[in-house]
Amino acid sequence: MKVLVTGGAGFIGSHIATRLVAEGHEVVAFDNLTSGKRENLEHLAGKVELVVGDVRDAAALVDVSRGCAVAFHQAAIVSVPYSVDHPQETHDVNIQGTLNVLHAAKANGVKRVVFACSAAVYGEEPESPKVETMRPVPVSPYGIEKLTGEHYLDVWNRLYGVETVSLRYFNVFGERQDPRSPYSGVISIFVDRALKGTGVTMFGDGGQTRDFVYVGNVVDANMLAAFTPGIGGSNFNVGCGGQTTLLELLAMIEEIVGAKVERTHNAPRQGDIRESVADIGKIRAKLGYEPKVGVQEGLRRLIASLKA
Ligand code: UD2
Repeated sequence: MKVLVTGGAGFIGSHIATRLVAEGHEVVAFDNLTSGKRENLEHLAGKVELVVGDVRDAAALVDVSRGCAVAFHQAAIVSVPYSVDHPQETHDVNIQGTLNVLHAAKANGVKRVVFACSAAVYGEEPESPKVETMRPVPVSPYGIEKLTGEHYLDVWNRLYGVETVSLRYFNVFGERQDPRSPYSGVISIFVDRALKGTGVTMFGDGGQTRDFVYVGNVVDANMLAAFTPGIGGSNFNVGCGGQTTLLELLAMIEEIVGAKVERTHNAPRQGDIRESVADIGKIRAKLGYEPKVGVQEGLRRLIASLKA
């Protein structure tokens, strides 16, 4: 079938596109190439159509989604600290952009929209692990934007018959995640520095935990969310259901790379949460999801691909 991946030239979007092509789908990637890159789709040359465009452009989304049965909405500005510094820009991309995707889906009869939501919606909720039934208390513009997107999806599902599924990603890592921005994910930064033999900076004491989830598992979750019947209007955590401290993470990286990595500690980052771990009971039960690749194996794959 024909499917749309917004953010299709980005880190997670390009992995979704790769799987969709492998499964025989006709894939259109829509990306403004701000953080996405053409080379992320190089291995799919001739198999994916890349349309350069911005999710803030509602008309372009209507054009590009024509004839698509499913839309994977991955395009976003994904950084919490960036949203703190630029809340209007992230509002436009993350909220208006999502509304535009839903509008296009309704206009073109796209049957299902799968949305890249985030653990950031839980925000200040102190209890751990995070369960979908908890009341979300976002503490950053980014968290508000992802939660608003999820509410819009729910309403589109109720009112307009567009089946919607929201996936609350925890800390996704893997090949093609860009380490070069100060807003990059911690694993991409630490692995990059470890391979270059330069040191890393830990914000805080390194005892904070995250539920790091390898991108292949996130692709599995997206396929299940797109193709499991009867789940319109639902949301699911996507993680591994385990937590790793930054100190443990660095130790794993050192072991795989086979070298000690120097570290300095800075003050904790503003807005950082201490503990983050997903309860993945719902996605296991309803979609049959299993995180097949654990953190250590994911790190091995990432480091091997960077060395190659
Ligand atoms: C992740 C997601 C974000 C959102 C959020 C949900 C990424 C890049 N961001 O934010 O989109 O879904 O989860 O809760 O995946 N750190 C260091 N040194 C560094 C970089 C980071 O110590 O050089 C720390 C950072 O202060 C934080 C932890 O590592 O305590 C994880 O940071 P992150 O930026 O990878 O991800 P997070 O959890 O802020």
